[in-house]
Amino acid sequence: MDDRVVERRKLMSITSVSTILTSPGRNYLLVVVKTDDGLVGYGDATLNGRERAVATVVEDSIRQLLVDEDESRIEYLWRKIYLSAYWRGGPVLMTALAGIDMALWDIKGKRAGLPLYSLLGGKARDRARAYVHVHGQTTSQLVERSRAKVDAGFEALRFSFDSVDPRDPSVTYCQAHQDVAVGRIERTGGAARRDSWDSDTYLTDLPRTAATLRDTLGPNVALIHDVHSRLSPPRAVRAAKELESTGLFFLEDPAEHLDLSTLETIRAQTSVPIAVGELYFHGSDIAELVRRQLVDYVRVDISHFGGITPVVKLAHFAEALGIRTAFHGPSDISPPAHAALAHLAVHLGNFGIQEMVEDQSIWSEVFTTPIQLDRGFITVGNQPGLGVSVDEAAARRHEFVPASLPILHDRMGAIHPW
Ligand code: CS2
Ligand code: MG
Repeated sequence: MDDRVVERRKLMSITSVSTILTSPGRNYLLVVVKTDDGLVGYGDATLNGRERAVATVVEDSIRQLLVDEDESRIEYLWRKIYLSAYWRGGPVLMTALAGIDMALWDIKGKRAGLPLYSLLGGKARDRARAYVHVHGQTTSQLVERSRAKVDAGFEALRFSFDSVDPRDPSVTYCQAHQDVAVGRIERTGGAARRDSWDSDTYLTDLPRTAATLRDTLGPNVALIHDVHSRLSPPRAVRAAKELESTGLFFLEDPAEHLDLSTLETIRAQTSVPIAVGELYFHGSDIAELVRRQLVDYVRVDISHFGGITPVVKLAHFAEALGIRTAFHGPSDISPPAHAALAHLAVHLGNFGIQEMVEDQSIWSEVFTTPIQLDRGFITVGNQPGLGVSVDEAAARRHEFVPASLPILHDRMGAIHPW
C-alpha cells in the first residue's frame, strides 16, 4: 500500500462508541459512533423497558470490538459483534447490534453524501403507504376516532385491544397504553397492573367491533387488527375465521410467532392475510415461517433484529417467495429506526405497508427527521445517511425515567402475556 492509501484508511477508523438515554416523550436509547475525521452516526437501540441493559452491553462489551476498526466494513463488524460471543443474540444483544448497524450505515451515507435508499439501490417508489394506530376506551370512541383519521386522509388504520372488561362489554380498552405514544409516558417507576383480560369477551367483541368499523369506514380503508398473540391456538383460528368477512388488510400475530402449526391451520382454513415478525431476533429463526409462506407480510423490528443489514437480507429472501414487508414501527423505537424504515419503504421492491407514529411531537424536541407523513403516505428527504439530526444537549436535558409496559392479568389474577 502506498502512503496515501495508508493515510486514507487511518482517517476512516472508529474512535468512539457511546450511548445517550433520553426521554423527550418516552424513553429512547441512541447509539453514537464517531470517526477520527469527525463523522457521527446515530442508531436506535431502544428495547422498551430494558433500555439500560442495552446501554451497558454497548458501553461495556461492544465498544471495545469497534474502536480503531474501519467503519466502512459493516458486514465484517456486524459479524464480529454477533459471532465473537459464544452466547449469541437475544433481545438485548440484537438491539445493541441494531443500534451499531444503523449508526454505521448512517456514517456510510454521510461519507458518500448519499441517503440510505440511494446506497441500497435507489427508490422503487416516490412515496410509501403508512398505517397508524387508532385507539379508544369504548367501541364508539374507537369508531369516532377512526372516522376522523379517514377524514384527515389516512387510508390504513390498526386497532388492537389491550384489555377487555367482561362486566361491561361496551367498554373495550383499545390499546390504551398507546396514549403513552402521544407523549404521556406512564411515569410510575414501575409497571401498571391491568386486571381485565378475558379472552372470551375479546373473542365476542372482536368480530363485532371489526364489522362496525368496516360498516362505518366503507370498503376502501385498509383495516389491520393486532391480536398480539393473546389467544390460545383454537381461539386464534376461530378469530381469524370470524374476521374473514371484514376484509382485513392483514391480521397481525394471530398466534404465537413460533407456533407455526397454528399459523398453518389458520392459513388452511381462512383467506385472511397474515402478518407476523416483531418478536423475532434472528434470520435463522424466522426463515422457516417465510420459507413455508405462512405469512403474507413479514414485520420484524429493525431495532431488535440486528439493524438494516439483516432486515434487507430478510426482505430479499421474502421477495423471492412473494411475501411483502410491513415492518414493526411502534412509538417505542426512536427516529433513527423510523428513518431507516422510511428509506427501506421507498427502496424495497416488495414493500407492503409501514406502521408509523402519527404524532411525531413525541420526539421533535430532540430529533429532526427526513420523514414526512402526509395523508397516510411517507416520503423521505435526500439528506445523507439516515438523515436524522440529534440535538444532544436537548437529549440530555430530557432525562430517562423508568417506565414499563402494563402487566396484564386475567380475571383470576394470573399473568396473561402482554
Ligand atoms: C405492537 C406494539 O405496534 C405493534 O404492532 O405490537 O404496539 C407493541 O405492543 C409494542 O411495541 C411493545 O413495546
Ligand atoms: Mg404488533
